[in-house]
Amino acid sequence: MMVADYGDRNRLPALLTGALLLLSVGACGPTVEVDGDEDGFNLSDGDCNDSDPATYPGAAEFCDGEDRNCDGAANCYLTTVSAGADHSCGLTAAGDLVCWGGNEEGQSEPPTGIFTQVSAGDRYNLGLDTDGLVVEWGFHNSGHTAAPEIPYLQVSAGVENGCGIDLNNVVHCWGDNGEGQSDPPAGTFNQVSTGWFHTCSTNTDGQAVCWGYDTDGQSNAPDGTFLEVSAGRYHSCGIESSGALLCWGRNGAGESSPPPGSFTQLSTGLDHSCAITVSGEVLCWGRDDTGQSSPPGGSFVQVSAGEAHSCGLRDTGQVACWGRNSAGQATPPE
Ligand SMILES: [Ca+2]
Ligand SMILES: [Ca+2]
Ligand SMILES: [Ca+2]
Ligand SMILES: [Ca+2]
Repeated sequence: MMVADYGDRNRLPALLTGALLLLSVGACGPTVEVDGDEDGFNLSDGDCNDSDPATYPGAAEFCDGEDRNCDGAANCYLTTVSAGADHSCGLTAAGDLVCWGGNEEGQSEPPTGIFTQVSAGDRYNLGLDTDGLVVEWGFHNSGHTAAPEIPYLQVSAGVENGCGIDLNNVVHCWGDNGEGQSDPPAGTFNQVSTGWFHTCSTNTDGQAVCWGYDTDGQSNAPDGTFLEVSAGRYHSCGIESSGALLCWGRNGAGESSPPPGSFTQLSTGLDHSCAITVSGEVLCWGRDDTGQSSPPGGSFVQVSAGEAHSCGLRDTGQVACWGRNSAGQATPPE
């Protein structure tokens, strides 16, 4: 090594030069490295894109395929998810609508604005804006009537109809009424779920009430007190006040044979159903020919069963979908 050839007298200036060099590097470092996009983070602070001021450690993630918060993944965080026929929709924390999958009727091109709820129907969707008013997009048949322009607490999209609960807890329905699915009974209600051709609701006494198509008893709700009900195609399910699941109607694929346990939220699809256990696990039952009843593991806070796919919201805010993915309906954005 060269250093070994220096005598003691020569080594001192060399060490001093080295120390000065280090000092000068240390002194110049912070001024040499610039924050190119002026977002407060240099590359050495972890800014993974120093030419984009919306990208830095801790930045909000958008569902645009970009890694905004520099954690190495292009995450998309949602607060709710709803599975339709061949598409799915969700809401970001900021209230933006996001849809993915089939778009033959424009059902995956949501309007811009701030929304508080979204419900995916067959090939159309309902959203609630910040005034509680209904916004619809996607397919409308020729006879489709619009939602009454009043504020709603909650809305649900069916195949070609929708129902909502107004601020006085009265149910209103609109759109197709070929099977009476848009003829709600009088009374006051807490929650409504519009299925394929029938609708179910919990009244303010907690009783389950259904109306519309009743070929298989799907509109013949059992007695009991329910926290939530959900209308599928030929079946319906509810969470009883005990937390237990109860289903009624067709059971050809096991869609009305729920697992035992205690549950916090459920959703019925075409001929499968999914629910969240009190420990955050998703369980599904019924048809599983496309894997729609085979959810991934992990901790979930909400689940939605569509026609032949399902989507769940993890406790991290990330969405997972499983089942049919023919139009990308089971591939959530990143
Ligand atoms: Ca920067
Ligand atoms: Ca940046
Ligand atoms: Ca990220
Ligand atoms: Ca992202």
